[in-house]
Order: sequence, then structure tokens, then C-alpha cells
Amino acid sequence: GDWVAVSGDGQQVLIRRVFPRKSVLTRKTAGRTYEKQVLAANVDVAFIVQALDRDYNLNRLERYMTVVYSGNITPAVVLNKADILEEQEVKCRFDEVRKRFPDTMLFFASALYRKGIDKIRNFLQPGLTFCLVGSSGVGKSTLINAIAGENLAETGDLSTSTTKGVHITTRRQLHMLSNGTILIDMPGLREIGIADAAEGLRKTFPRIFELAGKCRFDDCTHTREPDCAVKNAVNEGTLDARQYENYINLWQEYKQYTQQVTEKARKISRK
Ligand SMILES: Nc1nc2c(ncn2[C@@H]2O[C@H](COP(=O)(O)OP(=O)(O)OP(=O)(O)O)[C@@H](O)[C@H]2O)c(=O)[nH]1
Ligand SMILES: [Zn+2]
Repeated sequence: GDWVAVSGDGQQVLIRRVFPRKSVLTRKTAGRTYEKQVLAANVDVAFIVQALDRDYNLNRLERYMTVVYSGNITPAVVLNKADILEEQEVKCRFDEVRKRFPDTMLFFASALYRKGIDKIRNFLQPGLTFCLVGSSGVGKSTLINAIAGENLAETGDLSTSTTKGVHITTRRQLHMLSNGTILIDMPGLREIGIADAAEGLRKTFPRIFELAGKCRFDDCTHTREPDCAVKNAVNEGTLDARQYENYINLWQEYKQYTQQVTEKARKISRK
């Protein structure tokens, strides 16, 4: 998603300049490293796609949201494969997601049967860059084709006997739609680790940060301290316990990452 200035005659093009990035989607790579991998640049909105089968998981949705916000990108949630649920179940899921993420744009779709696609298309804006992230097989490529109204991306068929997904999109692909919107298809991510996520955590868990201001200790970790407003809210049932637990997990992962970075910096400065 980088923007560059070029010169040339159409036969030969020379990149003169790469413009500074206004947003970068990165993830921590697997394993005990502190390394980050750039997934896409200059994305304005990331559609976090989950399928309404066993892929559906609110904690993971929250993890993606943290990573997306950390990259200075606005998240939107797409729950795909709505066709495999009864209407009543879809409504149930809707309420569940709404409750956990009251401020996030939320779409329900069946890319396969082209349902709910118009709403997504109306949300796209010319001049902005959108990307789709999510596990393999949730229907990102199928969604892109449905949104574009033509076959831009290669899709895969899940083998029905195992329902195990095969990785279809192996590279990132950038599509320019006829209205001038840029859509980036990403390969299915198996893992998405938390790196410099201070800002992402703040934006994903605004309620917790608001409550944290009322804890007795300024550096309260909301785990063992007395007079912790966050834990009190969980005990009183005004803060979702699962959201609280997920926050603590992601926060610890973030702390681990910053520690690794500090240690590495110390080793380098000693050399
Ligand atoms: N039932 C149902 N199946 C769908 C839907 N959308 C996609 N699929 C199927 O799910 C499988 C995977 O779809 P893809 O679009 O290739 O998934 P992807 O997320 O791009 O996968 P990767 O490229 O591996 O990341 C295909 O067999 C699709 O036909 C949907 O709305 N409902
Ligand atoms: Zn606290």
C-alpha cells in the first residue's frame, strides 16, 4: 500500500520517491522474537473478517482490533457465512458482538450468497484504502469478489469432509475497484502477535482505561492490587469478565514484547 512518485514513459517506470506511511499494519512474528512483520501500509480501514462457524471468537476479534488500532487504522468487523446459521442465531451473535464492541462498525454477510454486500460496498470510499484480515478460509477473497462484482481474487473450496481450510491467498494482493477504492486481500493469518500495542489497547478497551483512573494505585495492573476499580467492576458485573481476562492476556503479551525490546537495546548498547 505504499504511495510512490514515478517518472517514465510507460515502457520503463522509475520510482523516484516513496512517500511516508500514515499507517502500518504489523504483527509480531511467531516465536520468542521481538521482530515485527509489516503486513500492509497506508491502510485506512481494516475489515476484520471472521466466519460464523467455529472460527467465531470474540477474544480473537479483540486481539485483531488491538493490532489494527495499534497501526493507526480504523477497524470494522465483518461476520461472514451468515448463511450457515438460523436467523435467530444470527441475531444472537449480533447482540453479542454489539455488546462487546459498541463503537465498532459491524457487518453481517454471506459472501457466497451475496447477502449483506451492499452495506459493505456503501461503506467503501474512493481514495481510501481498505484491507481484509482474518484466518484462512473465512471468505476474504470471496468477499472481495462479491464487493467488486467480478472475480478479482482466487478463492478456495473447503474440503467438506474435513472442513479444514487450505491456504489460497499466499501473497498480499492489491485491487483497485472501479469507484477508486483500494482493497487489499491478505493471506489468512494463523497467528497475530501483539507488539507496540499501548495505543491499540487503549482504543480497544476504552472502558477499562476509564475505570483505571479510579484505581487506588496509578500503576495498578488490575490483577492483585486492592481497591482496583477494574476488578471491582468485574465483581459487580458491570464489566464483562471475559473482556477483562482477554485484556490482561493481551496486556501481558504487550509487556513481554516491550521487555524483549529493552533487553535487546541494552545488549546492543553494551557492545
Ligand atoms: N457457506 C459459506 N461459505 C463461504 C462464504 N464465503 C466464502 N465461503 C467459502 O469458504 C471457502 C474459503 O473462501 P475464501 O474466500 O477462499 O477464503 P479466504 O479467507 O480468502 O482464505 P485464504 O485465502 O486462505 O486466506 C470457500 O470454499 C468459499 O466458497 C459464505 O458466505 N458462506
Ligand atoms: Zn486497577
